[in-house]
Amino acid sequence: EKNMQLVVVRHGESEWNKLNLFTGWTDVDLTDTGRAEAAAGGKALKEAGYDFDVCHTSLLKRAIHTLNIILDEMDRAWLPVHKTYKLNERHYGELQGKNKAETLEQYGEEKFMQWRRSYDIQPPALTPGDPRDPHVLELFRDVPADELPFTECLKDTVARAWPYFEQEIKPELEAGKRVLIAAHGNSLRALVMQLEGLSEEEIIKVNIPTGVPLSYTFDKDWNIVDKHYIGDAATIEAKINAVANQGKK
Ligand code: DG2
Repeated sequence: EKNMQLVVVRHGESEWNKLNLFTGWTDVDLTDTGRAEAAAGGKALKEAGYDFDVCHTSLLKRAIHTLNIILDEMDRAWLPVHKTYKLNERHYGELQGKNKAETLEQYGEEKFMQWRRSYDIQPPALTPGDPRDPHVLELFRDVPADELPFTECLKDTVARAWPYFEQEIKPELEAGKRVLIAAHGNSLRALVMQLEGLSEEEIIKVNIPTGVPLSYTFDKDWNIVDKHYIGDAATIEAKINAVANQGKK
């Protein structure tokens, strides 16, 4: 049987990545840099000979626009695209809109890193009715109210993103479709953890760079036979370190 081909990509730099703010479910757009990163990602995929049959993304415009730009570069704007809140970024609760450097300064490294990278410690929750509460936003009006969070840890994100992968994406890959997912730093960490069988300790150290396609090839038993970022190695390394060190001076 043939191998299965999956590519995942985090959106390019967003307005709030640029301002160093916790974003989560806030629907901010890409910066010009972010659009350029997405275009470079699409170009690199095309040059490396990739093609896709079906795409999945979140309900957030930074991921949707990244996907559109990549597909434009590949002349594949016509491909089917499924949008779901299940691929949304991890909800960052009360931290959404706060500056990462100021939060680090105010709460200290341990708490800051717990909120950013622990598996099962949630950031403080939003108060219901807060203007950031997903229940009051038009953007999420088609999502069942009891599935909308006030905050999430990575474990909570795994609990929605992984079942979506298993129910919707796995069958496509097993049917021989080539799948592209455009999503977010932490919703992709949730998928990567499950796809690679990483422990709660191992996933702490995983940081996903903006706008760089990550290619997985699986055999029919879901063993990883190849995994690599598509692009210049030194640039990718620098981008990963920038995410890991965010907030620090
Ligand atoms: C970032 C991730 O999400 O932040 O929500 O602030 O991928 O949508 O830009 P993204 C956010 P960190 O967990 O890496 O701080």
